[in-house]
Amino acid sequence: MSYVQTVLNNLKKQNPNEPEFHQAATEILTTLAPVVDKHPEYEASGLLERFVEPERVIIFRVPWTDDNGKVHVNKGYRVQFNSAIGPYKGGLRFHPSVNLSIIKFLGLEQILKNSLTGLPIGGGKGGSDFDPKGKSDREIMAFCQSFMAELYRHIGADTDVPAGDIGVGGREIGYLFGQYKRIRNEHVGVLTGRGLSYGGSLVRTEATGYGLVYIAEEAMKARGESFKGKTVIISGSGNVAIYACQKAQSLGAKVVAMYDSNGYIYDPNGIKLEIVKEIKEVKRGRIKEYIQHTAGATYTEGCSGIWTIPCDVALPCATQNEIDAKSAEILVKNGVKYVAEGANMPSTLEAIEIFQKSGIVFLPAKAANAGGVATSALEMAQSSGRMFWSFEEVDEKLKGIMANIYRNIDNAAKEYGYEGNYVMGANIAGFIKVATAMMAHGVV
Ligand code: NDP
Ligand code: 2IT
Repeated sequence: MSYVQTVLNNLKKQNPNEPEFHQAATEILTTLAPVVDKHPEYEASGLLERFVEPERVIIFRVPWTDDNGKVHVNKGYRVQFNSAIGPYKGGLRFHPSVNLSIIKFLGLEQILKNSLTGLPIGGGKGGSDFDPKGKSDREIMAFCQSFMAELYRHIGADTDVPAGDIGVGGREIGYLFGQYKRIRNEHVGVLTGRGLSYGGSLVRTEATGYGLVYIAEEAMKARGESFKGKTVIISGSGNVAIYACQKAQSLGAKVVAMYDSNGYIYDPNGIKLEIVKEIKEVKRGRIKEYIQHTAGATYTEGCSGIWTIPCDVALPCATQNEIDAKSAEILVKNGVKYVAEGANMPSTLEAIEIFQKSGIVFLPAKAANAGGVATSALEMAQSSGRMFWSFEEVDEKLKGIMANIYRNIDNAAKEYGYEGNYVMGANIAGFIKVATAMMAHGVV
C-alpha cells in the first residue's frame, strides 16, 4: 500500500468518529502522493504521520451564567496543530455544531492555508459549542470572559494567536481581548480582528471576502474574463459573504442570492447590500426580513435551493459541506463557470470531483479564503512594529498576496502535471514549505 494511503488508514483507525477530519485529511493526503514519491526522506522520517497529528489539543470547561442566573457549561477547544513555520494561527468558532472533529479539520486546513499566504504563521483552530444566537450582550461577555479565563494560559503573541470565525466577530474579540489583557497585564497582539482603537488593522473586517473576489478575479483575468456582468450566488450572510458581495458588486457583478441558516433570498435585480448589512450586522436579525424592504425579491425556507439558481460564479461563504454532489451537478448543468470557496470545506469530496470533471474553474478554500488570515498576519506585523498602515496600504498588500497565491497554486499544479487542478496546486504548494521546515527541525 502507498505511503499516503497507509497514513490515511491509520488516521481513520486512530481517530474514529471524526468524519470532517477524515474528509479534510483525505482531500489533502490523496493529492500529496507525487510529492512524497519525489521525496523518500519524508517517509523515512515519518513526516506525514507527524503532519496529521496535532502538536497539542486542549479541551476545557467553560461555565457561565445566563441573564436568569442559570449556570451553563460548554466545551472549549484549542487545537495547536503545527508550528513549523510560525506561531499557531487560526480562528475561534462559536456554534452549537462545534466538536473535536470540526476543530481538527479546520486546524489541518489552516496549516496549508497559512503556508500559502507566504507569511510566517503556523496552523491552529479553536472554539466552543456555545450558541451565540439570541444571547444578550452580557451573556456573550460572560461566556467570552470564562472562555479566556482558561485559554489565556495557552496562547500568546509569539505562541498562538486566535481570531474570529463563525459566531466570533468584533464584539467577541473585544471581550476576549479585554479579559486576556486583564489577566496577563499585557497589551499585545495576542488576538487578531481587534477593533481599530486597540491594535486592530484596517481591512481585516473586509479581508476574507475581498481576498476571495481578488483571487477569483485573478483566475478570470488569466482567461480573458472579469467579474463585470457576471451573475453571482453567495451563500451565507455573515462576515465573509457580506464583503465578498461588496467587492464583487464593485467590480460590476450582479449578486442575486444570499442565505442564512434558515433560508435564502433571491433578488433578480441584484442584492441591496446595505439592507443585508443592516439586518445582519446591526440588528443581528434573520435574512428573511430582506423581502420586507425590497420589491421583487423572494425568500425560500431551507438553504440548498440556492444552488438551483442559474449563475456564472458561485461563492459558498457559510459552512462546511454546504454543496453536495446533487447541488454541484445542478450548478454545472446551469452553466456555472467559477466556484471559489469562501467558507472552509464547503464542497463535499464528491462535489469537488464533479466540478473538476466538468472543467469549471474551482478555487479551493485554503487558497481562496486565505485573505483573512493573511491580513491577520499583517495585523500581527503592525502590532509588533507598533505601526498603523492606511486602508490603501493594507488593501494593496492583500491584493498582492492573493495574486501571489494564485500564481503559486497554478505553477505547482503545472509543475506536477495537473494543470488547472487548484486542489492539487494548493495542497502541494502549501505542503512543501511546511515539510521543508519540519525536515529542518528534526524529529519533533
Ligand atoms: P459568520 O458567523 O459571520 O457568518 C456565518 C454565516 O454562515 C451566517 O450567515 C450563518 O447563518 C451561516 N451559517 C453558519 N452555519 C450554517 C449552517 N450550518 N447552515 C447554513 N448556514 C450557516 O462567519 P464568517 O462569515 O466569519 O465565516 C463563514 C465561513 O468562512 C466559515 O466557513 C469560516 O470558517 C470561513 N472563514 C472565515 C474567515 C474569517 O475571517 N471570518 C476566514 C476564512 C474562512 P446564521 O446567521 O443563520 O447562523
Ligand atoms: O479560517 C480562517 O482562516 C479564519 N477564520 C481566519 C483566521 C485568522 O487567524 O485570521
